[in-house]
Amino acid sequence: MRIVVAGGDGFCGWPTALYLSKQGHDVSIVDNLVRRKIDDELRSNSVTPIYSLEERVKQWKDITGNEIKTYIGDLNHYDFLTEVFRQTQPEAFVHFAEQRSAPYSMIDREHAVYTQQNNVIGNLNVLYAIKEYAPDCHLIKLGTMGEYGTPNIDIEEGYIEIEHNGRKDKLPYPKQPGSFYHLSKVHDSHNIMLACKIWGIRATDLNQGVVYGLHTDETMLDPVLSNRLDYDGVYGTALNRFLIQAAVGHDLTVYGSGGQTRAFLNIKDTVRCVEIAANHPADKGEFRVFNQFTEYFSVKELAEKVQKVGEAEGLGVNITHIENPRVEAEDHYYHAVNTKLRDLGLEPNLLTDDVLHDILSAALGNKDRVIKENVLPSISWN
Ligand code: NAD
Ligand code: USQ
Repeated sequence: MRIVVAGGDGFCGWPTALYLSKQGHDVSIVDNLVRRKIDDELRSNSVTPIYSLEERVKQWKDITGNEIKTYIGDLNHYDFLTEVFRQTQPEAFVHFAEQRSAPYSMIDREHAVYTQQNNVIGNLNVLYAIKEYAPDCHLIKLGTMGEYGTPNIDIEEGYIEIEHNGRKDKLPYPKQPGSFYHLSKVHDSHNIMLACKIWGIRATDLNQGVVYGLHTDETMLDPVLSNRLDYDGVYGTALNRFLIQAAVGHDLTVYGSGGQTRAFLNIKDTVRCVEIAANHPADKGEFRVFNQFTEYFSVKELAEKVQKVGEAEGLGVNITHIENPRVEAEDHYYHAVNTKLRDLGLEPNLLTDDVLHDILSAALGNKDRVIKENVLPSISWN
């Protein structure tokens, strides 16, 4: 299959591009490398050293003989995007290329506007490019479980059947996101749904939970293929952050009581879920939603798991409850359905002590790269 991976230089996109290339697909990466520039803006870095995209794809070709083409440019530049479509004629377009940090989107007006413009307009451009240049192409779009928020009822996969005044309908599940970033994903979902309806586009919205880990079989083949691993208060996410904090002897930063519960999955399952979606395309005009996660945990539970594994390694690991910089429920009901990807063959890599140990080892191996001033959160919602 001819597959474009937009955002293919990022944390989820790079291992996905390698995995799809290994399966024999003709993979092209589109990326404007903005995430590397944001590292400079935030004076931050990946714990693991990351090579340039050019070096990465060259090494992949040298090791496997597989070529991954690269197109450096912005989805917001429509002329660039249409040229990519003309040259690649994609059968599937995997769209990771968005600003993905909730705290970054809450820094100030400029960062909120940037996030929504980058994400919503970029995605709208992709929809138009599919309509005009590749109408049969399957859009595989990375959404987020955070689109749903934390309602006091079960979270379904995209749609919910509602009975109201004696009549029934299947409607989009209500969205209650908690940041301008998460809201950008809701806006994307609405735009995709309309495009499917009016133009007959086929699309799968992957409402992904928080991703942990860094290695896949492919990124481990060579240090040049290594994935990025974020730890800072802006791009670092809960579990990976705790493991890196344990590695450098920082207290684990549970925000507030730590009762916040979120859906999680291993990066190895991210790449597999995208493959499953690509192998089972949505029908023409179908807007399909899959909840892409394997387990859920409260933040406090995760910190306790990391503490246990860290102590077994001989590290002293303290958990501290710091004032929550976000506006979010810390004590809430959480039950979300995730059967669709399982039904199509996903076999989850669950969060075991061995998995935690492997990520911790990667963090310990690179702990000198951690800039300690970046570990505590510095962005407040209000
Ligand atoms: P990332 O920041 O590591 O990667 C995103 C990539 O997209 C970067 O390489 C960046 O340079 C590129 N990009 C951003 N805007 C672009 C544009 N306008 N044009 C071209 N390239 C652009 O993020 P990630 O963690 O890999 O996340 C990928 C996607 O998955 C995002 O859409 C995110 O919302 C979603 N997601 C991530 C997680 C997670 O835990 N990391 C969880 C759920 C959903
Ligand atoms: N949290 C802590 N301590 C920390 C970091 C986070 O308690 O040191 C808490 C947060 O308050 C929040 C939860 O952990 O309640 C998750 O925060 P996070 O930073 O791990 O994840 P989030 O901001 O939700 O965003 C991440 C990705 C985003 C993706 C989302 C999936 O950055 O791209 O969309 O996970 S989801 O959460 O399902 O919406």
